[in-house]
Amino acid sequence: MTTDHETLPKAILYSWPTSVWSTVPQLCLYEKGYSSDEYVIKYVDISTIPTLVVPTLETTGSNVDTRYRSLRDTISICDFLDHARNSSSGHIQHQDKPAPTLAPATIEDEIINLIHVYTVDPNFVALAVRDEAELKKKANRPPGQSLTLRREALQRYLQEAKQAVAESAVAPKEGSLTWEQKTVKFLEEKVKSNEQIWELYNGKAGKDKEEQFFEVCKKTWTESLPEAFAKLETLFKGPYALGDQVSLADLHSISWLTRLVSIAGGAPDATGIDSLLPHLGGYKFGPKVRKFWEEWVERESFKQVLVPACGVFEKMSG
Ligand SMILES: N[C@@H](CCC(=O)N[C@@H](CS)C(=O)NCC(=O)O)C(=O)O
Repeated sequence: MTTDHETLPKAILYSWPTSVWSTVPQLCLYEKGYSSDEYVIKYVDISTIPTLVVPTLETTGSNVDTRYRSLRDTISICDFLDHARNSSSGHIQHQDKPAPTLAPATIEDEIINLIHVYTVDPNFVALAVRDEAELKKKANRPPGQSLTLRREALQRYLQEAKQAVAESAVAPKEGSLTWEQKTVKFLEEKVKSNEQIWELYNGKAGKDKEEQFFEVCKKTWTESLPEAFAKLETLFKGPYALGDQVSLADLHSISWLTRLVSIAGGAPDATGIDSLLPHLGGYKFGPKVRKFWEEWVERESFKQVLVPACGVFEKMSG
């Protein structure tokens, strides 16, 4: 019988080197003991990142057309990876890897949800500017440059997608959209949200909007982030999020924190977390968040996934 892993279709993780949220499933793959021959990481520049496409279990046998299931957000991807592999189903070739259960408690939902609140999203923080000087500086550096590149790419993709709609012979079912029409809609939304911030970065939004944006960004740094850190301090058990064992809450929290440290110019090492302090309006880290960081920078998965990611993050910093 050949149910060898070579014959099984692999899972594909769609990712992008600078994507903070893509590092969470990558940490999860490592901590769960999945081996690199069980999945493929593919880079796509404009999509929903991360997305994990997995062959469904019931369809991976012989003589069956493979069907795939796609998971489109960090939380669902990591939940899936955690449940798909446990200590008794560890890979036959990699029994040295224990496949720990990473989700032992419900309190971690609170931590994970906190990390994913949009007011503390590192993708926003990376583009946040608090005054004219910071705006000028970032506009001429990778944050501003990437907005322009993205704008051009999105406009090109939208043009192509509209062309595809015009050329398509398929009529939509009543009340629904064709695949081509959905693509146009998806891209139009992306163009719109990118345009707002691009205008701010390029002096086209007007002084009032600029001032409003500075205020929101100041609040992010001096209120939303300190509030999130204070909440984590009360929720973390130490040294890891839920105690002695690494959990899914750790994976979300450490990717988030590492990206923030990198935005503030810090390195992925024990003192890197201090780079955030000058920005937090006087907030000081409590012992649990600090210990959490110090423990994590020593873990192998951190060194394999987040240290290289920091190199890429740095190149796109302001
Ligand atoms: N809530 C989503 C957020 C994902 C997200 O923000 N992804 C960013 C990259 S980190 C993205 O897709 N950027 C590409 C784009 O917008 O086209 C998750 O947790 O996966």
